Amino acid sequence: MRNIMEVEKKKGINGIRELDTSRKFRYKVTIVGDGRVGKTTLIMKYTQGSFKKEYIKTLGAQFYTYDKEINNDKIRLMFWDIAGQDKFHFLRPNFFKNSRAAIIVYSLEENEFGRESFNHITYWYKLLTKYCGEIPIVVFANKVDLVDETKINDSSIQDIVKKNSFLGYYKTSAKTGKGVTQAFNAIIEALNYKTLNSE
Ligand SMILES: Nc1nc2c(ncn2[C@@H]2O[C@H](COP(=O)(O)OP(=O)(O)O)[C@@H](O)[C@H]2O)c(=O)[nH]1
Ligand SMILES: [Mg+2]
Repeated sequence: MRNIMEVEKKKGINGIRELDTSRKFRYKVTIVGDGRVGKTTLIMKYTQGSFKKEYIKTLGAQFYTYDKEINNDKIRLMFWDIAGQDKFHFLRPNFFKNSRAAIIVYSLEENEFGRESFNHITYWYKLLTKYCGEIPIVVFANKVDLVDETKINDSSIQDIVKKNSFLGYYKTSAKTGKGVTQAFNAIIEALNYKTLNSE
């Protein structure tokens, strides 16, 4: 897949056309995790509402187009999100197709729901590798505002990160915004868009 398109020439100061050297890149980033862990809220927090949302009924999916400029290059991120809560079995291979990176979200809540969402990380990982192969994956441990951060035992998530070669994990709160930018930046770094020039 070609990611690079040269932007059309634009008019310079004297009306003479100058070459705009900025380039355009598009990436699909898939976000998975149990229902209600905060996937949609995280996207909204990160993009501050400056996204365009599309709904694909047949896939049980919605995606958010978010544009960002990095070093003069125009980066378009397409966050693919699960629509609804309990319809995971409707997810089709097309939901995952052409993902360049993925985020697995779980909740740090200290209850059955939180623990389940943690135990399901491997399930989501298996689905991702089945349909996407080995793509960069970052884990978001969300809802950190609901727990005492000093009491979090990181060892079990660290084991999973290591075992599955995830890029890392970030504690986030879509509610307070804590860690959110940092976590999404890790994804953008993972896309390593500069090196794709040679594709
Ligand atoms: N306290 C807290 N609530 C959150 C956080 N993220 C999401 N929520 C809430 O959790 C519920 C589910 O969030 P949602 O984004 O719809 O989850 P999704 O099903 O994974 O997309 C909503 O009521 C959110 O307001 C968070 O970081 N902290
Ligand atoms: Mg959602």
